[in-house]
Amino acid sequence: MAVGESCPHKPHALFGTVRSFLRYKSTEAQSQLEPQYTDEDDDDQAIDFPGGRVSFTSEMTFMCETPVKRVPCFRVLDDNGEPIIYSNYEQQVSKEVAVKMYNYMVTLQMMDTVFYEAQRQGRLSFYLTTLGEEAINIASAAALSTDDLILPQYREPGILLWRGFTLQEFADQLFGNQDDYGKGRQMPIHYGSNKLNYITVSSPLATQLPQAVGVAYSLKMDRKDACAVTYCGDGSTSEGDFHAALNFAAVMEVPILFICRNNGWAISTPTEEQFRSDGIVVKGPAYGMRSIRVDGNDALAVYAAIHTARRMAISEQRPVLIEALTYRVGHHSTSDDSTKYRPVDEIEYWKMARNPVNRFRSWVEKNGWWSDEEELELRNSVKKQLLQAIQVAEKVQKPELADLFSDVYDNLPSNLCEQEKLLRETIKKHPQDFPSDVPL
Ligand SMILES: Cc1ncc(C[n+]2csc(CCOP(=O)(O)OP(=O)(O)O)c2C)c(N)n1
Ligand SMILES: [Mg+2]
Repeated sequence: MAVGESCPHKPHALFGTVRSFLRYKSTEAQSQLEPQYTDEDDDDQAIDFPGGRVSFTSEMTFMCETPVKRVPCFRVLDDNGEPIIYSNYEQQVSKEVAVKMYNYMVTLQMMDTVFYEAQRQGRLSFYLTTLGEEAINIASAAALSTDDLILPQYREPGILLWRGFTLQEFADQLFGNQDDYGKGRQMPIHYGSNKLNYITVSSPLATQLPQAVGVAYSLKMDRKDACAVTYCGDGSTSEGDFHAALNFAAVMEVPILFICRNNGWAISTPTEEQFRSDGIVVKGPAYGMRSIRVDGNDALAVYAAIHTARRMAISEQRPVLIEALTYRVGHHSTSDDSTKYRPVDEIEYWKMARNPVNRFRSWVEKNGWWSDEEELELRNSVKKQLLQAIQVAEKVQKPELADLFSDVYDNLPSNLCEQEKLLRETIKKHPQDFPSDVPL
């Protein structure tokens, strides 16, 4: 059965008399499996297996490993920012939202340029850009509610930006100073904000995915009008956690969006060495999950798909998988040189011809909502704010050494007391090997 908005949905019988300590019973499993058995099948040649009725066949057919046709990619705008056909999807975004989206896409792009330069100047230890993926970041954020809980990978700072994380807050985290919410204990780009419902970035790939299912289950138990939204890259789908999370979410029928940014690369590993399936979207139905493939460089398509998926996830209490096709235009991080493993032409093509920010700008301009003067003013103002944020963050004192050991245990256990003592002795013996700006 084709899936989409026209799909016949049964209202979910979620909130009955079930007490909160009981596991919610499945309401969808049977109906989901039923369509696989059709009237054309001979009743005598079928059997009720646990899990659904299955017909028999005398033909020995192996399911093909490759689809007859690849899953098409949903888009609204073409590469020049022209609507493919006149549709409601274009009208869904008002002038106010469109201009705000464009402002944040430019801000994100400039944030990357300025912070990347600061790392090259030796002022930051590490940085990682989102270049090429601005539309996925900003358009998905715009389509969500701030009540939705975000469990990010690391290339999605645009969601935080959209929700109001200031350039100063970004800079404070990058410099690991006293104003950083993580007290300098994480590497740069590991942002997080309680206030903005954005769970702190965690380095080990895909760990956020099963955690997000737990979050979604808790939202379901609390009957919240919100969903969990988790992001991952194409590379992360090779982790067992990705598959465990999809299965867990489908079986538990939880309100969650899995947004996979398929940007072609996992550091130097291309997707051909990552999986043999038609990308990621086809993995959703295998787990019994509604799924869509979308052009990740088309802000309007991302907005429309996420907006609809969110509604499905919450009103029907179900997971949805979104594969956004895009390209990582920057190096993986400041520890990488991607020209060593991919052609410069390929990078240039995506940077210029398929640039998501330029494409969205064309559409906004054609609507008469943006001008060259506004562009200049925006860029000047954001640059000033960024340079100011860096200057301030650099001067703020670093967190104290004792903070390395606090905030996990109420009373420091003996092994950590011992480690702290040893660290202090070592710093005293070899002060030249430790940063001099950390108060002891
Ligand atoms: C469990 C684990 N294995 C390996 C790494 C090292 N690593 C960091 S990022 C990365 C590539 C991830 O690629 P992808 O998920 O496609 O995200 P992208 O960087 O393309 O946005 C790898 C292998 C890690 N952080 N965690
Ligand atoms: Mg990738």
